[in-house]
Amino acid sequence: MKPTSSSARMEPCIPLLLALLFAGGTHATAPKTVSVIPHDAHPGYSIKKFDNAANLKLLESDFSQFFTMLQDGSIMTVSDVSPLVNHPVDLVVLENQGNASTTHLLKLYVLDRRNMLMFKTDGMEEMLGRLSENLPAGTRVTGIPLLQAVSDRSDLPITYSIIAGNVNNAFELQDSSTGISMQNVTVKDGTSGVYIVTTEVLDREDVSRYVLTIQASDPSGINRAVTNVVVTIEDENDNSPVFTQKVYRFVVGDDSVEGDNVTMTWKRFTSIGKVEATDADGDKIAYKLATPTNYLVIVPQTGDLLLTQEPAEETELELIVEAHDIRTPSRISPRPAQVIFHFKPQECSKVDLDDLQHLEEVQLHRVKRRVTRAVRPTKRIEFTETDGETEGRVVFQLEKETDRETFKIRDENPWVTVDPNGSVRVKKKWDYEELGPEKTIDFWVTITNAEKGGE
Ligand SMILES: *[C@@H]1O[C@H](CO)[C@@H](O)[C@H](O)[C@H]1NC(C)=O
Ligand SMILES: *[C@@H]1O[C@H](CO)[C@@H](O)[C@H](O)[C@H]1NC(C)=O
Ligand SMILES: *[C@@H]1O[C@H](CO)[C@@H](O)[C@H](O)[C@H]1NC(C)=O
Ligand SMILES: CC(=O)N[C@H]1CO[C@H](CO)[C@@H](O)[C@@H]1O
Repeated sequence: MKPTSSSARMEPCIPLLLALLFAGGTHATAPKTVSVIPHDAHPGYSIKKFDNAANLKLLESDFSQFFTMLQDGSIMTVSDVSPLVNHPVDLVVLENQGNASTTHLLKLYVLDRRNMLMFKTDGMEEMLGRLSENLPAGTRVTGIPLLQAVSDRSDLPITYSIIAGNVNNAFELQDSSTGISMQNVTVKDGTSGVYIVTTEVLDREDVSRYVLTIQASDPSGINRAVTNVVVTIEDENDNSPVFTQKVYRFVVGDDSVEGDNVTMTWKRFTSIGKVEATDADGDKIAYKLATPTNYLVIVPQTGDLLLTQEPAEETELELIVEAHDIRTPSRISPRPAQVIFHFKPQECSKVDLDDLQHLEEVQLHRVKRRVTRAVRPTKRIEFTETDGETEGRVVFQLEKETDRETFKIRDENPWVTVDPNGSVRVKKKWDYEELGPEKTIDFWVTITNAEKGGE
């Protein structure tokens, strides 16, 4: 490595390489910190800043010509430090505490920059490694080259260790020459380095990203270099969708029935609510009705349940819904959800007016009643085309069960209107050809009980 070209790149590493050692003075021992400065550090290079600057003083020593303490408490170089290479430097800082004083011993190491360790990969922008989850322990992280710290002193044994970011000790280092993996790996041969390998099976849903700090150090621990590696854990489809509820209960038609979600009126393709499943992998989910029914369909993408065919009478169904994730291979919900669908017709009558004009004999009996009982009777009345000839004519009278009831047609209808007193009138002249294939006029009548005020 050429010293000139490496010097620019090394600048950011310098603070790491400056060893300061505080040994206890007359009182307690200060915590030990180790730093190193390169021999070519420029004068004015800041080494360490102390708090309590007002009470501090750097004592005179043989090294006073190289270092000084500023008023703000920082110690910096004042001249070329290259004469100090490989000579341990002890600086003493005196701290005045009023009735007592403490001295701090500050140890500096000045190293020849060419002998300072640095990672070969230091020029790389960012080291991004990746690894699929669920792989066996000992799998090497891909995308990261051999990590190797070098200096001009290739004879130095170098110890590599992961000094930060190793959550749950998920990773260790593998010696490239022996293939042996350990927490700390010492290589004696200047051509070897380390790879990053897993110590266990990793789960992306647990930790999805690691930022590892890897240190290379000489046996003294003074000459050190560090580098950061980002490891992204890639997803595998290891989670199935799980329903948010075991049982979903939907009621249609009458709010007097217990249920989470009540839809008052039956209307084709209305959503009565939805089932929902979540997938820890974050996959999209598709839903499926496992129990066939004519009354409901499920929207695969959303889990919405839509009404399709109206049950003829009060109905309670238990349906099974499954979810699977949209992924290859796909995973199915381990436990399907149960959907309880309860249809309870509202208090209203259905009236069918049959046009049976094509039957000659019926024309004679102009009105023939056939009443089918439901909650409130569904009326089915046969008429001839001539019955509907006169617009505004009352063709039928709905019976009240109490005096207070009033009637209202639920949906607008081209053929008939309903008076509040229950008179069913011709709205537009009935035309046999225009009636649908069933030749019926179907409409719902909502009965309001004035006493209750409800429908
Ligand atoms: C200095 O003396 C005062 C009172 O005499 C005492 O409270 C304080 O702890 C002393 N400080 C130190 C650093 O010993
Ligand atoms: C590995 O190295 C680190 C940093 O030097 C040290 O803190 C740790 O104790 C070492 N671990 C083992 C198992 O030697
Ligand atoms: C119902 O009311 C209408 C007016 O809205 C009236 O013409 C009709 O005679 C009434 N029918 C009965 C049976 O009261
Ligand atoms: C079963 C079901 O869909 N229940 C829903 C009923 O409506 C409430 C609020 O609108 C939801 O929170 C429930 O999940």
